[in-house]
Amino acid sequence: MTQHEASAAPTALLELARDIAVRASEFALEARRGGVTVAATKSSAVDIVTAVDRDTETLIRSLILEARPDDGIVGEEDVAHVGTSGIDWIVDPIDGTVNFLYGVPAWAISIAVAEGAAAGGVGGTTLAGVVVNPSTGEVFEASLGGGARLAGRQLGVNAGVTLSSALVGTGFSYSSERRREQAAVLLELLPQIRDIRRIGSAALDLCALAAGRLDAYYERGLNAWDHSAGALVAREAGARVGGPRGGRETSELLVAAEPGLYEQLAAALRGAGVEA
Ligand code: LIP
Repeated sequence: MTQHEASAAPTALLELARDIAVRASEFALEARRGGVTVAATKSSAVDIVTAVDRDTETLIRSLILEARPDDGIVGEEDVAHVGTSGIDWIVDPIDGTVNFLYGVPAWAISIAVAEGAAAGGVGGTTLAGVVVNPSTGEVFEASLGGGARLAGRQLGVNAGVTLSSALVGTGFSYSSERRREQAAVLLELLPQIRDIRRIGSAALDLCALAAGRLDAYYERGLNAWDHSAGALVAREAGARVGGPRGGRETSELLVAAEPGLYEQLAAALRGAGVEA
């Protein structure tokens, strides 16, 4: 293996991603202590971005390019940086921004590393992923084929859960009209499951699934930076992760669960009009 190949190995990329995510977590926590204000709104009046989102992504980008100057970067808060190495970093500096603004301890630094990704960070193969919850200090991580871990402990999804006993995570859009549609789906689904949890961060939802704190998760309207790292953690913990009509996850739909439960949840979502 050449030095270049070794540096692009999933485990090497994971070590670098973990170091960067932990440093970004410390930065964001310290910045939060200085107070948080809304810097701008994006797709709607409730789709907010804070200066800490932007500053944390700037820090993450600088650390990535310092270590791997030829890589590309796709992040939520800045324009894409096109690389030449075929390796792209998919970054959400603060996933769960509304929780961050309100001080709800459920927001995350999410960093994925992929090869062969297209514009927007979609369609590639995720080699490594790290999700840090700065409020709890939890560092969820996974490398392709290397398993998923939290604090050195191997993670595994809950097995043998039927839909009627399933604790299911989901989330809702910043668009009022899409939330109306999502509420209609929930109206159909809720009587068929144990209960719903709306954590407010897709990255933490997917890690909760990997850790057995949820049995399943689905959401519509996510971006690659919301789910890329968490989806690898969930897959490496034994979850099936998919999207519309049984294919790959997309911005249209992401469904994740232990494979047996996945089929039951997908059928229930189809019954509610979702093309799962
Ligand atoms: C959030 C997602 C969450 C979704 C929220 C929001 P953000 O990402 O992680 O799952 O329900 O509406 O999109 O905007 O905090 O990075």
